[in-house]
Amino acid sequence: VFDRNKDGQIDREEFAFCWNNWIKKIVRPVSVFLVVDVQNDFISGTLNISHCSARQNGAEVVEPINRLLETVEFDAVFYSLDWHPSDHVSFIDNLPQRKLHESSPVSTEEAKTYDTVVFEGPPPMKQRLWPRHCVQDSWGAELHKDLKIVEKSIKVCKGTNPEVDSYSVFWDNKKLTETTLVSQLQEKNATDIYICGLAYDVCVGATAADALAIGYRTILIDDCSRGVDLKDIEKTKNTVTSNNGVIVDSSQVKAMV
Ligand code: VGL
Ligand code: ZN
Repeated sequence: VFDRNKDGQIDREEFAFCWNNWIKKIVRPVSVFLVVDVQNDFISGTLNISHCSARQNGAEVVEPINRLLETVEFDAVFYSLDWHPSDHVSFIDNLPQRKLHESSPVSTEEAKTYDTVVFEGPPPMKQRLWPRHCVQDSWGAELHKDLKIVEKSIKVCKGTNPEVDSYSVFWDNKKLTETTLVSQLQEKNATDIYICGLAYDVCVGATAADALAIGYRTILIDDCSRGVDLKDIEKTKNTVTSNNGVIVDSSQVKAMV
């Protein structure tokens, strides 16, 4: 149908014309905006990502996210919340109450924040240790006060099982339990998911990977995300693009939805 250039690629302008005028009407995409973990603890609290190696400022995502919420007509908006009980397995101060597996690279005595340990099974479970963060109903678990909460939006809690961490907004890290997001996306017949937030290389990355694995058209919004480690952010981007996801700037989103 489309004319192709000498590299065999279709003309962007022609495609945009066709997309906006008739393809979109036929395929009827359902676009969902998923704002991941824009919570106080990651911005200025106990897991302040600006103290991590990438030295990024989490507060910087609020403005571009608000702009998207104000200017783009998504079919649904979700906000996820890291929502841990006090005895959560990822908190370094809970380590003395738990048993490490013999294969753990560091012992209970040696373990420092951000180290990865292996907990006793079955099966043995790798776990990165974080400072106590996003404890249910605490200030640190609240969404940033300047983040716009749109009408009819839906909140999704994750990480509520004390025994297993949950980076993806779809499933916990052991894939034992799915969150409410899974059924709600099915109900809405969602096709496209726009993902951004904190932390780029942890929860945003894990969520995008799961969205791609399910088969959603997955769009990661780069300038609306901040992370922990630059190398891991690069890895996250590579995983997304090599699995047919796209990474865009927020300025490109309005024209895509
Ligand atoms: C997250 C570390 C621990 C995140 C959650 O939301 O990216 N990071 N728990
Ligand atoms: Zn957490």
